[in-house]
Order: sequence, then C-alpha cells, then structure tokens
Amino acid sequence: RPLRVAILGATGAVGQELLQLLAERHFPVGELIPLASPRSAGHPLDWQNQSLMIQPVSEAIFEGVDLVLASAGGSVSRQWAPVAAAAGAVVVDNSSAFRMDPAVPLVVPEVNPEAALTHQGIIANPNCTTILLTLALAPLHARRPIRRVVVSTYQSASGAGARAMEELRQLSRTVLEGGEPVSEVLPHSLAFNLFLHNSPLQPNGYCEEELKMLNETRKIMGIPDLRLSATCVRVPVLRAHSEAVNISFDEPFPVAEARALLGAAPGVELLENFESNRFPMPTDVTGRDPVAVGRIRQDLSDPNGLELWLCGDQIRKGAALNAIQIAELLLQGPSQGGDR
Ligand code: A2P
Ligand code: 11C
Repeated sequence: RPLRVAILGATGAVGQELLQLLAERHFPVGELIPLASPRSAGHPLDWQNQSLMIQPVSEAIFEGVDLVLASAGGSVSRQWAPVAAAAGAVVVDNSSAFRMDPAVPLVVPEVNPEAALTHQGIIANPNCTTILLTLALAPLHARRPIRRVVVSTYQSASGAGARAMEELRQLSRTVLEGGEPVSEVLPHSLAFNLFLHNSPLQPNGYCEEELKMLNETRKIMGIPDLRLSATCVRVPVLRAHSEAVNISFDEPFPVAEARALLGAAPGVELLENFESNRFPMPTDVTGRDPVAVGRIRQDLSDPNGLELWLCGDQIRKGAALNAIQIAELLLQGPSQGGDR
C-alpha cells in the first residue's frame, strides 16, 4: 500500500534530494508530509505536481505516518525520532544522534543490509564519508580481512548544509571580484581555500568527523578491532566528497584482483585510465548514484598494502540515496536481502 512519508528537514540540502529521489525511484508514497523549522512552516513546497505546505514538527504530525526520513540535525532527531517511532513510524535518521546506539542498526545497504531488519523503530544512516569508504572496503574485506586503514578526505561544502554551499558560491564571487571573503556559516572561508574539518576536537587531537569514520566503519563492517586513522579536510567543492585510502591486509592483495572485485561491487564504478592519467573527480559523480573508485595500486611502502582513490556525491549516496535504499530494503522484507 502507498505509504505516508514525512521528510524532517525538507528544505535542507539532503531534504531536497530526498524529495527528488522519492519521485525518481518511484517510491510508493501515498502522502508526503514536508516538515521543517518554524522559519519555513506555512511556506509552499512543490513536489510531483502537488503544492504541499511545509509543517512544523509536533507529536500529532507523526500519527499514522509510516516512514520518517530525518535530516534536520542531531538535536532535532534526538528530540523527535523517538516520538515518531513511538507513534508507529519507522525513522531513517541521517544525523549522528543514534548511530552508535547498540539497539539502532547503522546501515549501508550494499554492505550490511541484514542489519536493517533488526530495527526497533529507528535506523541510522551513516556519516557520508563512512558510507563512501565502506562501499570500497567491503568487497576487499570479503576476500581478505582488512587490518588497518589510513584515509584522508576532501569534503565538499554540502556536508555542512545548503547554507554552506551558498556561502561557497558567494565567497568565491567575492574573491574573484577582489573582495575579502568573510564567512558566517563555516568557520573559515572555503573560497580558494581549504581547512581541517570543523567538527569539535577531541582530547586525542582527532576531530569528531574523524572518529565517526573509525567507529561507524567498525560497526557497519562488523570489525570491532579495525584500526583506522582519518584526516578530514573541507575543500572548495560543492557536493561530492573524495577520499585517498590506504588499506593493509595480512598478506599481499594482488591489484588485478582488487580491481576485479571493485569493478563488480554494487554501488561502485571503476574509473581509471593509467595511460591518460584519468581517475575519479567530484564532477564525475555529481548528481549520480555510484561511488567512483580508481588509481588502485600496490602500496610501495608495504607489501600487504593497497592504495586507492574514490569520489562520491555527498548528498546522494552519502546521505539521501542511502536513506531511501534503507527504506527500500524494509519494503522488500527479509527474503530479498538487499542489493548484493
Ligand atoms: P529550515 O529551512 O526551516 O531551517 P541543511 O542541513 O541543508 O542546513 O538543512 C537543515 C534542515 O533542517 C532544514 O530543512 C531546516 O529547516 C531543518 N531544521 C532546522 N532546525 C529545525 C527544527 N528545529 N525543527 C525542524 N526542522 C529543522
Ligand atoms: C561533513 N560528514 O561533510 C559531514 C556532515 O555525521 O552526518 C555530516 C555529519 C554527520 O561535514
């Protein structure tokens, strides 16, 4: 039966993509309920030739709702996801609020689809950089256990939301016109610049984003002792993240075998041409579903190591697409299993 679907954060960068993907993927929506902050409530929102009204969040709004796709930040999810779940909805939550809760599955449908079916009302959508990384790691780990990962990220403005994307556009114009860029959304101007990820620093010198990559990758891949060290960097790209990934195994992993595995992996697209020095770029994946992987090579410093490079659309597979794929898994039920 067609579902009643609420989008919590419908006016945001991910919320807008969720609306587009629900239509594109013919998700069985009977009624769509767009929710946002009181700032946007009452404003119209066009979707599928309907003019809907954005509503504020309230306990009553979740009555009779089947599915909530939430992307309005951690504090909004912490407050409202349990309320929606108690009202009988399944919540696919894009925030970090519940990801490490042992009772909440953390799901990348190509990697651990079975976890989705164990939910108790809330399913967490992982951090964008983690989703992209696990798509490349899982097919390799299935062949030879991964022991250690060292990853450096090149993260787009979209990870900080629609206002950060607009700020990058505006401040780039300011610089081109000879002005001094002054940022208000991000802590520094991203125009012709980059900086270490702005999430809170921890006593060990890592930022939260880097520790999310460690903890979430361990949980999704079911490798509690995985060693992983990340350096996360914000770069002046609008909506696709890139990652340089070094992976260590217990034994050598032939490059040709890794290439064949990744070439056949769901959600992954190989993009590499060593003759023409052509490998994934953010523009290759912008507005597209697959994570592009390339420049797979033997680590010169470690006989048991591989190096690779990947790019993925942060708003799509890094957020909205993964959330909708989780909802699709629930519709398929236990017999189907997922994309693999
Ligand atoms: P609004 O546009 O009304 O501020 P992004 O991640 O792109 O910045 O988007 C954040 C989303 O979360 C927006 O849709 C925003 O709505 C929504 N949002 C922010 N605060 C709240 C809140 N307190 N209650 C509901 N939605 C919120
Ligand atoms: C970024 N990955 O690019 C972050 C944004 O835990 O979902 C999303 C943070 C999260 O800045």
